[in-house]
Amino acid sequence: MRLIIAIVQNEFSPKLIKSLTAKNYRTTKLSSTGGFLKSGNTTLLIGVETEKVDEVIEIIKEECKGKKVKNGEKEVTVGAANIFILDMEDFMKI
Ligand code: 2BA
Repeated sequence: MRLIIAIVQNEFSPKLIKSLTAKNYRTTKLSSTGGFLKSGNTTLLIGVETEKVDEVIEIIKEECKGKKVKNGEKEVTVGAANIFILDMEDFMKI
C-alpha cells in the first residue's frame, strides 16, 4: 500500500476530492500553508493499493493546474500539485 500526500491549490481541491470520491478513493483534507508564499493550500492524504497510484496521479493531473502568482516584484509558478508517495507498511481500521 502507499500513502499519497498531495499538496494542491485550494481552488482545485473541491473538484479533485469529488473526482477521487467518485472513483471510491478515500481522502483526508488538511488545511495547510505554503512556507514560501505563506498562503493557504490543501494537503490531501490518500491511502491506496500500490497498483492504484497511477490512476490517482492521473486524476490529480486532470483536476489541478499550475499557475503564476505575484510575490512582491517577482512572479512564481505554483505547481499543479506537489506529490509525495510513501510506502505504507500497514493500514488498519479499528
Ligand atoms: P509555498 O512554499 O508557498 O511555495 C509556493 C511556490 O513558490 C512554489 O510552488 C515555488 O514555485 C515557489 N517557491 C517555493 N520556495 C521557493 C524558494 N525558496 N525560492 C523561490 N521560489 C520558491 P511549488 O513548488 O509548486 O510548491 C507549492 C506548495 O507545495 C508550496 O507552497 C509548499 O506548500 C508545498 N511544497 C512544495 N515542495 C515541497 C517540499 N519539497 N516539501 C514540502 N512541501 C512542499
